[in-house]
Amino acid sequence: MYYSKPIKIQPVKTQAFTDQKPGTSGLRKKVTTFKQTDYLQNFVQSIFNCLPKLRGSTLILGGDGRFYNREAIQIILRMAAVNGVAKVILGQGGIFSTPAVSHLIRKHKALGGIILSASHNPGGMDGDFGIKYNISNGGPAPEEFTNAVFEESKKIKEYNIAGVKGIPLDLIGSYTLERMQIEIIDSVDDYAELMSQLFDFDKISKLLKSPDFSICFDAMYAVTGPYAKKILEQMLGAEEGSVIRGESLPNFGGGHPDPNLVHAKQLVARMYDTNETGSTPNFGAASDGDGDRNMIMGDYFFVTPSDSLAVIAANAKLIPAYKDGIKGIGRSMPTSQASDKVAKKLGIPCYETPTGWKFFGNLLDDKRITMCGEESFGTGSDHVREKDGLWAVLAWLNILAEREQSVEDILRQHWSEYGRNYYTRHDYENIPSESANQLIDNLQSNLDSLAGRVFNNRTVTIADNFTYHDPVDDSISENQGIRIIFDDDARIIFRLSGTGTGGATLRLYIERYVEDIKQHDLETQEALYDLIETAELLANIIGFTGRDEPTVIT
Ligand code: VG1
Ligand code: CO
Repeated sequence: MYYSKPIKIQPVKTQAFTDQKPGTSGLRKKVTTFKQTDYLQNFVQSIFNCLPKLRGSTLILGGDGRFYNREAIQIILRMAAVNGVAKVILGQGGIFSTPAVSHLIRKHKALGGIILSASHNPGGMDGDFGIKYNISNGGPAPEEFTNAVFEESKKIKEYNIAGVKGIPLDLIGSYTLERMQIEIIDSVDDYAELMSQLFDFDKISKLLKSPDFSICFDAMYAVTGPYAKKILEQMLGAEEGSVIRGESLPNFGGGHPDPNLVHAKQLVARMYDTNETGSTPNFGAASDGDGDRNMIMGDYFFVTPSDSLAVIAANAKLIPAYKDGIKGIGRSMPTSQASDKVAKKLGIPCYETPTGWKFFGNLLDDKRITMCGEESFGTGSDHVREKDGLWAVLAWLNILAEREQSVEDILRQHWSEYGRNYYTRHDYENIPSESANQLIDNLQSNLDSLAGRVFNNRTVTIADNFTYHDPVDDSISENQGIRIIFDDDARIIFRLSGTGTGGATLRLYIERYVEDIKQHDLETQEALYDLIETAELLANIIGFTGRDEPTVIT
C-alpha cells in the first residue's frame, strides 16, 4: 500500500515538558500554556508514539471550536501526515461535538480520534484548551494509555511535522497533505442520522409541532448550536428560535459553557419565567462546550442528572432503540443511587465506576450495561462511547411524547414509585492545591476511626477511599474519592477535580434517600442540611480552605 514507505523528513528537536499529565478527560491547560512553543506538538507526538498501529490508520479529528481550535487542527494535520496516518476525517471548520467524534470513530472503524476541547471550561484567549485521544471503540482512552502518553511526554526529544501548508478547513471535500488523505465532512449529518435511528422522530415531531408544547434549548454559544438547530428545529420541526445562543463562538460569548442552574442563566430565566413574560416552555435543556453534557428542565422544574439517568432507564422501553429493554446501568460513584433502585426493579445489574466516562467503556463493550451516567450532567448509552447531551434531550422528548405528561409529573411519579434521592454537589473552586491536598490527606488519615461513629443521628457504616476493580479487564483504579456512607444510605463524598486548570477544585457530593412521599417536596439544600453540616465539619473545610461557602452549588 502507498503508505508503507515512510516519508523522510527531518524531525524537529524538542524539550520535554513535565506537566502533560491527562486528567479526568484528557490534557487541559490554559490556552497560553498550549501556545508555548512545541507544547501541543510534544503531546500529539507522545500520543502518536503510543499507537503501534498508527501507520496506515484512519483518525477522526475535530473540536468544539474554542479559541486555538483551528490552529491546533492545522498542526495536528501536519504531524499526522508525516507520522504515517493514511487518512484523517475532519469536521467542517474543524468542528465536531465529542459524541459526534465517538460515533464517527465507530462508523468508520477508525483507529481512534483526537478531540480538541476543554469541555465545560471557559474558552477564549485567556480561557482553557484541551486535547483528548479516543480509542477504536469510540471512547476515551483508558488510564493505561493516558499514563503511557504522560510517560512518553516526559522523555520526548523530537517530533515529526510537515512543512506549513494551510488546509482550507471550511470547505467540504478531499485534500492531500504529503501522502495523507484529508476528508472534510459536514460536522452534523452523520450524528443527526444516528439520532434519527435511535428515536421515534415522527412522534417527537408531532409533539414539537403541537401548539401546546414548546421547548427551549440553550447551546451556550458552544458546539451544540448547529447540531440542535438541525435536529430540533429543521428535522423535528420545533419552532425557529427554540434553540437559543445557537452560534458557536470561539469564546462561548464570554460565558462558562457548563449546563447547570448557575451558568445556563438564560435558560433558567425562561423556565422559571423570571422576566415575567407570562409563559414558560414545557421542556428546557442545555449542553456544554463540547456537547456531551446535558441539563434537563421542565417548567418551574429542574431534573437532577442522577434522576434523569434513572428516569430514562426506567422508561427505556418507550424509546425504539431500547424497546427490548436494557442490560444494565452504569453510574459513577458520586452519582446518586436513584438508578440502583431502577436497576433493582428491572432485575438488571447496576455498576458503580470512578468519575470519568472512560470507565464505562469496558462495561458497554462487554454488553454489561446499556445506559450510564454521571452526576455532572452526563448521560449516555451504548450508541456511542461518550456521554451525549443531545441524546439525553431526545430521550426525554421521546419519553414525553409517549407519556403525554409534564416533566414534573414524570419525576413525581418516579419518586412515588422508587423513593427520592435528594442530591447536591458543592464545588470549592480555585483553592491552593496544597490546602486541597492537605484536606484530603487529613480526611484519609481519619477514615479508619469513622465507622460506627454517629453524626446527627446517623451511624457511619463505611468510610473509605473508593477503589474500582474493573470486572472486564481486572484493572484496579485506586483513590477515586473518599466516601462516608451512613446506615440510612445517606452518603458524603469528597474528591478533587481532574479537569481544572487553575489551583484545585474540591467537590463535595451529598445524597440522602427518602422513601416517604410526604417528604418529597423539600427544598434540596434544606433536605440535606444536616449532612452538609457534617461534611463541612468532618473535612474542616473552613480550616483548610478558608472558605465558608462553596463557589458553585449544583
Ligand atoms: C468532571 C466531572 C466528571 C466528568 C468530567 C469530564 O470531572 O466531575 O463527571 O466526566 O468532568 O466531563 P472532574 O474530575 O473535574 O470532577 V466533560 O463534559 O469535561 O468531558
Ligand atoms: Co463536555
